[in-house]
Amino acid sequence: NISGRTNVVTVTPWLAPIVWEGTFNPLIVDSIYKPMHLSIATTVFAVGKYVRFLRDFLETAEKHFMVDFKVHYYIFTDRREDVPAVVLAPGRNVTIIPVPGSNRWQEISSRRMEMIQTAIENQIGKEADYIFCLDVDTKFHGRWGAETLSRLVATIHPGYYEQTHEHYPYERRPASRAYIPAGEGDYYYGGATIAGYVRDVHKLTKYCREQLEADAANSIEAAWQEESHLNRYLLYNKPTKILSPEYLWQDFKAKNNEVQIIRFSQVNKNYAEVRPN
Ligand code: UD2
Repeated sequence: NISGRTNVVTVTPWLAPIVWEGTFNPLIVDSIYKPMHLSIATTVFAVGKYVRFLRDFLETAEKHFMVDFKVHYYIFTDRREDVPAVVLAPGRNVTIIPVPGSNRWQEISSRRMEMIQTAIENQIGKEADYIFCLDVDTKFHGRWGAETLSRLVATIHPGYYEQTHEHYPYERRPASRAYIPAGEGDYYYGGATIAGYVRDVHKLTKYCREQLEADAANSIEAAWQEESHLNRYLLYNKPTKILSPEYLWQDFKAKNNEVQIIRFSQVNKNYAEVRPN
């Protein structure tokens, strides 16, 4: 029984839904998507010490993430021997993709774009219908289901959803390819969750990779690395569905009235301890 929501915005100015609890009926959504037998690729990077987050990520994903769908996790890591053996439900499996380590966290985070692009070209493009690219230092706490499927899906960053665009941490230097002029911008999207049709996410990752490389050639690094380029891409290529901060919370933030359920949240981490520098 859906009564709708009145205390949050549930549709964008270009008529894409913003998914909040109370805006969809999970039974109807499941009855549409489950018979399609979709293949869902999920990429997650666990480079260096971040491998420690994998067990909770995978165990909680098995409880809440795309339950009853075929899910193929692609784990990108330089520590194959430390990848935990987690029991997966039938129809779900894991592939480990070796990647180099790095002593700069900014590079690890940014290079995901290039590595996802390449993995789509080599493997994922032949295997999956939809793809989710998720941060690993996270846990699922509630349903994340077929209501999140669409052609190009982004998530509103939990730190900025109550703010107006002049407060968003977009890249503001015209010298960077991630530049967004003052007065422009729709939402501030988090880099921790990108999703959509494999073809559309491929286009996005290829664009971000090229922009990151162009910036590097000019010795400039955008304020929030790949997240800044992602925000620029999504300003000119509007997402077809937006996930509310229910789908990207941060454990240190107190829950508030708009957020009726936290589905996925970044765990608190000691940056100095887990990052290489
Ligand atoms: C934000 C974004 C993140 C990314 C980053 C860019 C959210 C909530 N988070 O988080 O997605 O855009 O800013 O600066 O939107 N990683 C490793 N090993 C490392 C470092 C990173 O595997 O040593 C991977 C890992 O999958 C991690 C991801 O890169 O989840 C992002 O890094 P982060 O979580 O340290 O970035 P953070 O918390 O600043």
